[in-house]
Amino acid sequence: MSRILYSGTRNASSWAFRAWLALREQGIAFEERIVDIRKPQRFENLARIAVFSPPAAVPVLVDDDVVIHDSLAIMEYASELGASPLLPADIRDRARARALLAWVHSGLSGLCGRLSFESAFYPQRRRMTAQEQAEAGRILAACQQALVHSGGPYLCGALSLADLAFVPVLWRLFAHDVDASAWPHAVDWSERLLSRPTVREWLHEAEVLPPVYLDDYEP
Ligand SMILES: N[C@@H](CCC(=O)N[C@@H](CS)C(=O)NCC(=O)O)C(=O)O
Repeated sequence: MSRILYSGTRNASSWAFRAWLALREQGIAFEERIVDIRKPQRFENLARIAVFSPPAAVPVLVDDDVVIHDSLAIMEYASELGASPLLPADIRDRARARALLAWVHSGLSGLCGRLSFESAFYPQRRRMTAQEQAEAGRILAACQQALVHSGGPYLCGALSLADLAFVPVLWRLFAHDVDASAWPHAVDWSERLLSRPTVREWLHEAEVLPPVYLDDYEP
């Protein structure tokens, strides 16, 4: 039996972070192969992934003869493979979790593209624009609403894939000094989530790497 996660550079691969988190939180054993997605070696390394995975991106989980590309598919697989699923049992709560997951997966209206995961590790980070703060506020307000509805401690009650999907988002926002004071439940939840041992493990490894500078980040 072989289960290999092709993941990405720790401070550059937010999608791999999510897949890795779901597998680790479910206690699923796997071999990890970190693909260096920094330029210029990125292209050659991803070409090797393309040989067995059509999107030529990471993460990819190869579980024996099943090739699962895309972080969301890996997260759902991890949820089902583990002893207890990382999606709520109730159909309506599960729909709420999936809606939040889908929102993150589609890039949160572009906010994540503009506040890259890489930039969250820069020693000097730019200020968020007023528009970015407003968009972040909408996200935090939605999370707070979910927390109030579920009663916490996580978005849908128990820890779910929705929480894990938000980890890299929260890391970006707080690294860019988001003003979250209007949403105290969301702040408590962020702290709870970001201090989970799995999250700390990945971030600790990311923090000691040289920053990955991108051309479109204006200080
Ligand atoms: N929708 C995909 C996105 C994966 C993705 O964009 N991965 C990045 C690294 S985090 C990558 O490998 N990009 C290579 C490329 O698009 O050329 C997922 O969720 O897995």
